[in-house]
Amino acid sequence: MDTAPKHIAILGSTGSIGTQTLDVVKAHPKELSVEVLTANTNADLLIKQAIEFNPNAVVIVDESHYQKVKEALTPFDIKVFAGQESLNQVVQMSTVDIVVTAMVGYSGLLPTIKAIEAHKNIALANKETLVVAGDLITQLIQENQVFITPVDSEHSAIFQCLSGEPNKIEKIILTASGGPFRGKTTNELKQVTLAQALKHPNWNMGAKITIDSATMMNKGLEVIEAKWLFGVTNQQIEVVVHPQSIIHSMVQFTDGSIKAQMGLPDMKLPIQYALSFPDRWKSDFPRLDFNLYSNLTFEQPNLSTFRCLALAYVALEKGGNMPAIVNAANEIAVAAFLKEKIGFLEIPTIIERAMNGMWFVPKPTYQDYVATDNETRKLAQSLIK
Ligand code: MN3
Repeated sequence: MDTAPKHIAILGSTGSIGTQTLDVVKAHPKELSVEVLTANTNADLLIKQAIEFNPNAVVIVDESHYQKVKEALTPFDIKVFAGQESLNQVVQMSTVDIVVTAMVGYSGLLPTIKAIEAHKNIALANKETLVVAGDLITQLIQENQVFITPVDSEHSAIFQCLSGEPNKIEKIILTASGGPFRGKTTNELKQVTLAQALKHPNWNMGAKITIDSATMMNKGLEVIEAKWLFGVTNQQIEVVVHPQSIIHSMVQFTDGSIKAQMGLPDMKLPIQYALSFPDRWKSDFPRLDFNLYSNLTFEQPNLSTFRCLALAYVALEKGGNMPAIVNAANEIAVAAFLKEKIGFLEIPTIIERAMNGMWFVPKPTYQDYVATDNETRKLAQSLIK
C-alpha cells in the first residue's frame, strides 16, 4: 500500500454522503487526508468539521456566512473562501488528488468539469452530473485520463463486479428497493404525505434523494448514470425491484454468468471503496448475516404507477438535452414537494409537461446544457401554483 495518504476534497461535506465520507477518513487516517471541505449553507457544521480535520481550505457557498466561518477558523490557519465560483477554484488546487462530489443536484456539474480539467480523480456521488451532461463528462475523463469511481451503491456494485474482469458486459441489472410506496396503487399515492415519503425503508439519505427514491426517479437517474459510467446501450440496462437492498446490483456476462455484489445497506462501504480503489481497506462495518435474510425477493418495477421511472426511460431513449430537462424539472418539483406546495403525484406531471414544453437539442454543448437547465427551471416553476 502507498505510504502517502490520498488528499481529498469533499464537495458537500455537511450532507449525508459528506459526513459519512468524513467517518471513513476518521477510520483511515494513514490512507486519507482532508485537503478541502465545502458546504452550501451549514456554516456551524463546516466550522466543526474544519477544526476536527484541519483542511488546507474550506468554502462556504452561501456568502452571507463568510464572516462567521472566517472568524471561527482564523486561529487554525485554514483558508476560507465563499461563493459558487470558489468551488471551481479549490477543486483545482495542486495538493488535491481526489474530489468527492457529494453536493446535491445540477450545482455539481461545473465544479466536476473543473476538477477533471485539472486532472483530478473523481469519486462521484453527484449522479446528476452524469445525468445532465454524461457525454461531455465522459469525453473530458478520456481526454484528461482521470479515474472516476462511483459512490452510488448500485454503481459501486457494478464497478466491483467488473474489477479484474476483462470480458464484455451483456447486461447490467440495477436493483431498486422500491422505496416506501412499493406496491401502492396510483390512487393510494394521491394521499401520501411528505413525512411518509421521507421514510425510506432501508437507506438513510438526504431529503432530495429520499424523495427521488419514493417516486423511483432515483432509479431512472441511476439508469442514465449507468449508461455513461459503463458505456452500455439503453437495452443493456435492466431494473429489478429487490426490497431487501442486500444485492446492490449485478452484471451479466455473455456466457450467461451473473456476478452480484452484496452487503448490508450502508453507504460507508461504497464511499470507502471509491476512495480505496483498487485496494480494499479493513473496516468494522456490520457484516451481513444470511441467517437474518432467509428471503431475497425480486419483482418488476411498476412503470404505470411510478411514472417518474417511465419518464426517465423516455429521456434516456431521446438523449440530447432531454435528461437535463428531466433533471431540472425534477429538482424544482421535488423542492416544491418538500415545501408541501404540491402533491406527490404532481411531481411526474410537472416533469412531463416540462419535457413537452422545452426545446430539444440533439447534440448539446455545455452552453446548451446551462440554457436548458435555466429555462426548464423557469418553466417548471411556472407550473407550480
Ligand atoms: Mn443509489
